[in-house]
Amino acid sequence: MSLPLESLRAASDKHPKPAHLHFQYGTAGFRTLGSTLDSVTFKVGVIAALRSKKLDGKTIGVMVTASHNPEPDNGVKLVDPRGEMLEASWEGYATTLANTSSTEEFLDALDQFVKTLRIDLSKPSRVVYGRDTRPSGPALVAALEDGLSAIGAEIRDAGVTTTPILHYLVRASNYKGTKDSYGEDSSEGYYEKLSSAFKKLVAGKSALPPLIVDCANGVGAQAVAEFSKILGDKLKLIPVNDDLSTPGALNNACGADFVKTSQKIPPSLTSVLKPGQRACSLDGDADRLIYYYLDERGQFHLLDGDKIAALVAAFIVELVKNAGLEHEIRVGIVQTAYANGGSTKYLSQRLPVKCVATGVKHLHHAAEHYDIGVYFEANGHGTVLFSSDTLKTLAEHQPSTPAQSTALGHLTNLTQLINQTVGDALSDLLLVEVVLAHKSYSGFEWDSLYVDLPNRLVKVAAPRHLFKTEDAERRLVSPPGLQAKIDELVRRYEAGRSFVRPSGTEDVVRVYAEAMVRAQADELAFRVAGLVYDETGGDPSQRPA
Ligand code: G16
Repeated sequence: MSLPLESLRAASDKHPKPAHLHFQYGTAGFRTLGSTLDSVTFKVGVIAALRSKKLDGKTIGVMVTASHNPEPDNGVKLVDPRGEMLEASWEGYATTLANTSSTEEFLDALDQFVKTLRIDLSKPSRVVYGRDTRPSGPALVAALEDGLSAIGAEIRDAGVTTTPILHYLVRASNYKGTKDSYGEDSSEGYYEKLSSAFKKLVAGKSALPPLIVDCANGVGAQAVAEFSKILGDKLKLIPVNDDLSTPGALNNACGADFVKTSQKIPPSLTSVLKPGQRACSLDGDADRLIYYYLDERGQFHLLDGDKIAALVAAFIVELVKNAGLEHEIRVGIVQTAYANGGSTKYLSQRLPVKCVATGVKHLHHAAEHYDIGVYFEANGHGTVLFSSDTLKTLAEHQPSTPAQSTALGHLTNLTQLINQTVGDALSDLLLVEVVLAHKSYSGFEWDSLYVDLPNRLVKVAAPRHLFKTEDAERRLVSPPGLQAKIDELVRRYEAGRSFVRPSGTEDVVRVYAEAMVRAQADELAFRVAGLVYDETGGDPSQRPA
């Protein structure tokens, strides 16, 4: 069987690549201005179908989202059959195909691609897709559908949904009716699975005070509303920034990225958030979660991905021990260079900790090497993975005391509560609430697990293709000589640490710095940002505020 060239040609002609633009499958797929992504999204439809054929008709996911980016941006990424990010080797193929400049070039590259990978075109192809709330979403989904129908894929439209639900649907549909079943194959199945695990885990615990949830004016508002309906008094959620109709509102002065980067509450919460009250922020597609609270003096305290990892890992380690499984199950942590030095010190005194490059795909794979792998990026993106051996151990273990039996039950329910396909803000929120309820912690006690080093994250408008890193992105190899200058600067600050890396989702270079005191962390970040400017000839008038 060969490629349906006529239908592909006709469809491709409708989606010409904009001249002079180069597209790159980055940290989380293709991501740039939504208005430029028509041809890319069309081609992703074709690639998704071919990926499905290559994997013997397994369902592949496609999510149209730009997550934390500003509203005019959009993006598209592929999801593999277990609900994980696309296998790395295909990222390069996707980039090559996305940059073919004419229909004939695309068809030739496609033909070559099918031959090189020995894709059996007679296999079926199944693709499920969804999008977030961005205005550019519907047109991009139409382009995606053109690609899917040109190649004859069997399609399922999940509509406007969160990224983690799309990942869930991919896994649930591929493992339906098997011993690895992941839950009912629908968004209702997702809500039901997580809610029922949550209810079991908090049974007998006093209900926590209501939680304010900043939905970033994005699709997470939908999920918060659904969970509120199902959970009722078990967990009272107060949604804010749940406006899905005002143009420009998405991620604007709200959401997880705003809170983490600016280290303050969204202005819209000023009159809502009372001292001591817990609040959290999702991002635009609800795969990141950041908690925070104000103390009695009104001072802001951030409970970011590092703090979530510490809270959750300690709880799991305790349950494993209480279940009598500490010799069978090894818990480990995965972080990135952005992890606060305070968290790395605290965690590595207790557990194995590994540092990998930014991007859930890197953390996820590293976490798979542990029996229970807890991975969180400082920006609030993360989850917990239970290996198949661990699931078997949990299923077969015979507890010898009632306390062991209770701990075992909690661990088993956690495997249902946690969305193991990818970071999931709502699943993580429920997980955090379970731990807080079990430990009777307020934000204050949670925050006291360890002290964060003051830190600053800065975006620099510099040509990011010039920046190459090594050592899990902690050191620059290019531009040559810049790392030595950064090292020289860092030495002058007590507990100083700084690194520079190109973003894979925005057209910027990111600079991170931490030091013993706030003013020094800020100063170090801005001085390193200055070095980046001087090195690349950036326009100083565009220095970040
Ligand atoms: C995506 C990735 C995350 C990553 C973030 C920022 O998040 O899934 O793993 O931390 O981008 O990446 P970068 O610093 O390379 O721009 P999201 O929530 O935007 O999909």
